[in-house]
Amino acid sequence: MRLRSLLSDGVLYPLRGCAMESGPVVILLLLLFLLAAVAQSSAQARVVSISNFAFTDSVSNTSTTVIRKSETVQWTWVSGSHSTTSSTCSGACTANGVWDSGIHSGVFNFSYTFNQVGSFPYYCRQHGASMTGVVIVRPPAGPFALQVTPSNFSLVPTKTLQFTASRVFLRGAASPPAMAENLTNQVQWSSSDTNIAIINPSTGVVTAGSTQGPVTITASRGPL
Ligand SMILES: [Cu+2]
Repeated sequence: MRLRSLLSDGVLYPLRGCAMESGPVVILLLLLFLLAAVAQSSAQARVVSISNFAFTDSVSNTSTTVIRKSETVQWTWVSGSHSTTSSTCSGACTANGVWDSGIHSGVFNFSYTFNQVGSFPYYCRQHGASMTGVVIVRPPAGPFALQVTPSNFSLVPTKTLQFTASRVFLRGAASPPAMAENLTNQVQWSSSDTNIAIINPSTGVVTAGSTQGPVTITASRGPL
């Protein structure tokens, strides 16, 4: 993995107080957006095993495979007589010609490289609608923004506030909402002053410290 570039422009958000009915001390927090870059993922084929009348992705352990554009899926025959054939089985299963391994049994491998973003359902010619899978192809890895919310807030002592971090691609086709990646538990959270605000480094939950004032909360992570 190689880090291509690092965008370090942070966006500082203005401080904003909030009036509390009971007049507790309000701590103003300042949030920093970190832009990060992603490393090019190494292109190793994703293995989907074929056995027990099912397709099983080696990562998800289900029949759903999620990869990035330009990555390859390799189906590996383990037992039985099967095929991997693109298309859906609404009504009858009819091959759509994107890929078709043909029916094989015994030891066999079939690979296909996905150069289009989208959702690619497939089935087995031998077992039809009872044996299906899907390959979901995401946009290629590239620069992304680590977007953190809330972007502007106040924290009242004794109360906690949950931060969330998600990844937003900076170029290429917009990711469908279903592909939004919540990275809240995968980033490293930190506070510029733990006397003012204490943040759990892994969960993003902030609690007030012993004093008040502006503080910067940062979310960061290495290459994906
Ligand atoms: Cu089959």
